[in-house]
Amino acid sequence: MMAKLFRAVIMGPPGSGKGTISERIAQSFGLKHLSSGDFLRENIAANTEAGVLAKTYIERGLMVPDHVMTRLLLPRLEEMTRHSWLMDGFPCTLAQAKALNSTCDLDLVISLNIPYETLKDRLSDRWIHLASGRVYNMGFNPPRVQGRDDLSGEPLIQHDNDQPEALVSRLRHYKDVAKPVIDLYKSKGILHTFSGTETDRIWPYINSLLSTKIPSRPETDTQHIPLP
Ligand code: G5P
Ligand code: MG
Repeated sequence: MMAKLFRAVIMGPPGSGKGTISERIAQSFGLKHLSSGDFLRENIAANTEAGVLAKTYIERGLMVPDHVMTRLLLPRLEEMTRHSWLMDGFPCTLAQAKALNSTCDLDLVISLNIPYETLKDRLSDRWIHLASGRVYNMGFNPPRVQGRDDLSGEPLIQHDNDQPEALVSRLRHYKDVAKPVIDLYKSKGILHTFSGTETDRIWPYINSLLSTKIPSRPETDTQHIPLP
């Protein structure tokens, strides 16, 4: 028998560690990791209509409009009705949260509360492998060979929107739009906030929280279940 499905969201400003922590959760608990940023980058790479539109915002360090995000992500989530998942980076506005609410019930929301100075330091040191979305940090999580992806050996790049000018406005804007979303999930009693400057110190708390919430060993949930 399939275990109960589990749906979680991880929220936090750019650079707060959503991607890093999501990878650990996916590995330890077998939730499928869905990332709004990775999904946008896939659409940009594939030159879809939404991708072309999204690119004009991301390049300027702006958030992609709600209607574009919901049009892209909700159908994707609807395909996942038989899977447990962890959504990283969506919703991050109240309109997105309401749209998500109309398609599914969330079990848990993780909110990362990381000081501004820490975010600035991390993002200016962040490198990614575009094709896979693998993320490195020259101090915290360096690649084995400088400037190269560990698996493919391909060159790493820095996002334009990790550059300092774009960063300040991203961080400020994020705070404003996320506040009502955080309040909403708090009022529903599903919000868990974690504060700190180091992912490695936050992780044990998230790990133990999830151990109490996720009902069974993940393997059965995460393997691809063929549709009838
Ligand atoms: P993304 O790609 O979702 P952001 O801006 O939300 O981008 P980002 O940059 O991916 O978030 P993160 O996932 O929260 O950050 O953090 P991360 O990548 O794990 O960690 C950041 C860096 O710090 C990494 O280098 C990591 O190795 C390092 N690090 C982690 N922990 C530690 C630590 O403890 N110590 C140290 N020293 N380093 C550490 O979205 C991209 C764009 O798409 C649009 C927006 O334009 C966004 O800017 N977008 C949306 N627009 C509207 N609505 C939405 N819902 C959208 N979602 C995406
Ligand atoms: Mg990320």
